[in-house]
Amino acid sequence: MSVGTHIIWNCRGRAVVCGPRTLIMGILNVTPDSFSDGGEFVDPEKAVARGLEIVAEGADIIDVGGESTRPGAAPVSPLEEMERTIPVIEKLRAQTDALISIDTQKAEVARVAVAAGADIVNDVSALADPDMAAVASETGAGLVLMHMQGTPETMQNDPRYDDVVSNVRNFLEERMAFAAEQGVLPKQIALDPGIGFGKTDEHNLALLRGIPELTALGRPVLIGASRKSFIGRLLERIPEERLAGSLAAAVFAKLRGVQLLRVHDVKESCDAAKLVDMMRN
Ligand code: HH2
Repeated sequence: MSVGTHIIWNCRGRAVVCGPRTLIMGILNVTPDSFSDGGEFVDPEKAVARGLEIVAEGADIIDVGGESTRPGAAPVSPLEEMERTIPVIEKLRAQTDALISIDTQKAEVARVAVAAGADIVNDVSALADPDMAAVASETGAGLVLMHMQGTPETMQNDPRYDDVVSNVRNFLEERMAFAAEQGVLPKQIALDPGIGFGKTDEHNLALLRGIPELTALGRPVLIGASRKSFIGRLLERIPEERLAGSLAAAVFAKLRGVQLLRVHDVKESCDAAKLVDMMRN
């Protein structure tokens, strides 16, 4: 799919136009242990204030997450995840029309989050929970299918691929077909190669270069490279010092054709994406 093509992404009755303007998904982690902003927004009032700020800074989507997926992260119970995320989603829904996504691998959490007002389910396990597809098919929510090799606990233990780009592409194609069998419409789906999820630095770089092979699947592609550890390793930077590297990755991904960027630094990423869009169009 060439750069500049419009794709419609159906998210609970809303037709979201993906491309040519880059859509920004701002990260709101209501977790004590996320790798770069863990603990900052555990207080629901602070989380809601940050969510509204994410929108004021120009994001199209607020991605609310209640379970860290950093390498080695310990899983949390559905109840705990709901206690962290649902009050925040309800309050945000009452105060903004921006799209809200729930970053969860659990169908139970996704279902309650959509009932509370979320428009999108961001599933880093791409439907590992057998009940997840039904949440999307029954509610019409948008669905992000992300590639991960292994689980967060084990994924960085020597990840291997024959050819990372074609392996990830084939996985995403298979997951789309599986979702369709469960009644999820292709128009509800966005795809994500899962930067940092069971990948070496070389795998991440290959996937960023290989974005055109993923956009060729005909659905919007999302990239989450923001502050990730491959940027830290390649540039020798701690998470707070990864803004320049994150913006470089975002701009590169944009120029390779992605429609959606998942970012921590919303204001700076919106500026970068806006200028790239103006120069390109
Ligand atoms: N990355 C993280 C979490 N969710 N979802 C998608 N679709 N794509 C990603 O690349 C992605 C994601 C990890 O980043 P973060 O939320 O900042 O950290 P943590 O998982 O530690 O909360």
